[in-house]
Amino acid sequence: MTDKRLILILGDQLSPDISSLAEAQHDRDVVLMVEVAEETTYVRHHRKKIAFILSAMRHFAADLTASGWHVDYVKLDDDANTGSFTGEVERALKRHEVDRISVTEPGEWRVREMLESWRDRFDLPVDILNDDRFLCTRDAFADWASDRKQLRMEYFYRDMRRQTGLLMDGDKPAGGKWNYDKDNRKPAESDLFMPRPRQARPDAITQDVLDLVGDRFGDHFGDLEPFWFAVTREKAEQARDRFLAEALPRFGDYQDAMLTGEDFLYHSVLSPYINAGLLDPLDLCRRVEAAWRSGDVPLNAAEGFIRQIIGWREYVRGIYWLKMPDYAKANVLDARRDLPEFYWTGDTDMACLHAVIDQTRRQAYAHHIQRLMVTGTFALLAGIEPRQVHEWYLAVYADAYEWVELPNTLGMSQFADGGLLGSKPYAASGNYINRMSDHCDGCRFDVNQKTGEEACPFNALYWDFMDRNQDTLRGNPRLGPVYRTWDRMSDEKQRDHRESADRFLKHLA
Ligand code: FAD
Ligand code: DLZ
Repeated sequence: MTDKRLILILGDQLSPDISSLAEAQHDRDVVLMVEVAEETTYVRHHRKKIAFILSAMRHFAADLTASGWHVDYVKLDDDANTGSFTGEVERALKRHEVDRISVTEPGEWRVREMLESWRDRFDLPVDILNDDRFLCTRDAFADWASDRKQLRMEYFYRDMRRQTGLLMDGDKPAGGKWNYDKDNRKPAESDLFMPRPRQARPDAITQDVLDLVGDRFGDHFGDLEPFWFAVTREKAEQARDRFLAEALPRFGDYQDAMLTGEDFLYHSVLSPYINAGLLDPLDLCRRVEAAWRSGDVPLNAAEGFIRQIIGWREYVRGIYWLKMPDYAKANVLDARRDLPEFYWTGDTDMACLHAVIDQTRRQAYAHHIQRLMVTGTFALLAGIEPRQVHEWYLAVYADAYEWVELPNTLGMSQFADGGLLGSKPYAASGNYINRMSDHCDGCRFDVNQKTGEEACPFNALYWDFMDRNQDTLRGNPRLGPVYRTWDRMSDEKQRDHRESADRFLKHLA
């Protein structure tokens, strides 16, 4: 018995110290990487996202080969490619005589089920190893969740601060407070210096992939070019360093802001790299802390950024694995409407939605508030079926994998889980977008009108949403003031809101 392994590395496992490689041996084992149609089309991913993942996979395979691994790499257009992980592992087992299959746990339930089925199918041991790029294991999260009535991110985050020692002075939070979110809500002004994320130039490997994606995925959403994502660790690190030097100092202040024509503001645009394995999240947080300790960035920026990574990112992953597979079917508000066509075309008179969808088409990127408070809030208020909203987000963003996208969409954004993730729905009238952006200035709708043909549709939709969902939401203590305002409105005013919303939604269909 040689214990020879077939090590499968998936497209979001591009880390040289991934657990599946940690116990492997160069001179004994074979690394398998496969480009498969099933992964490129189970939702119709943005073309930039497909190009990013395939190019990053090819570069990673070349790096592994250069460091002495035997890599068996199957390209999407290889003649015999069967188009699925299962089919490609089956073929690989004919090429390589191995004693076991080894793989780091995948980020999606669907893929985990597939891997679990291989033990019987191939009559071989299949080791599914912990993904230790995450700081909290699935078991540790389940333990944390087991004795709590409410799974609030803030308490999980404090435990992660203690566990990692990030921004801690002894057993106290640095600066005396755990959370500086209240300082992070300034609207942006267009005369501020705007940093740009570092843009990489496509090399020959990327150019081949761009040709392939251009040929094969012409009918998918999104612009393929200009393509500027980093596809190697080295380039991703350069993008990280640019962010730390130029954007991080103002990340906190303007975290929630939106500006027409500014796709990135002070956000890092590092999520595609972190999620694919090109950047290590803990290392990144340590660098952010060092920037604060050396006086280069304020505490509200460092804390805000670190909270997103060791707090939200780890927390949503914990929720995903704790609640799947039923989580994906959640629809507490019984929302049934189809996703409007304009989510794919950007063809709408609502300036905020047009801006975010158009940017998403160009960049395969939108920052958190754009996702949450524009496309997310609109879908919530309009009562779009959560599954369709989920599939849209999973398809259109370069950083989207189900473990992170699903809880953010179904839970945080659509309240489809009834409040597991957030204590109240992210419902807002046009006022929020007007306060945090300049989109309303150039919009054909008037944010100050509440009802009627000229009024911002978010306004009537907001009250219609509250009215429609009273049975589920009225008892929510955080919505008490909202329902008191609704109750104080005259019957006529309430009717106006309902009728305006109704007219708009009919038109939408
Ligand atoms: P920054 O604003 O610079 O934040 C730094 C990092 O923190 C991000 O790179 C990311 O790794 C992490 N982060 C921030 N917020 C979250 C969060 N809520 N959950 C998990 N990690 C977070 N994030 C994804 O990585 N993939 C997704 O598919 C995804 N889908 C989303 C869908 C919806 C409806 C919403 C509301 C949010 C979603 N997010 C998702 C979270 C967040 O919007 C993105 O992580 C962020 O916009 C990525 O851009 P950035 O790298 O510039 O982030
Ligand atoms: C997203 C994606 C795409 C588009 N293509 C591939 C691929 O061809 N091969 C691969 O190994 N992975 C790909 N991925 C990432 C997988 O979908 C991801 O690894 C699983 O969903 C588990 O998170």
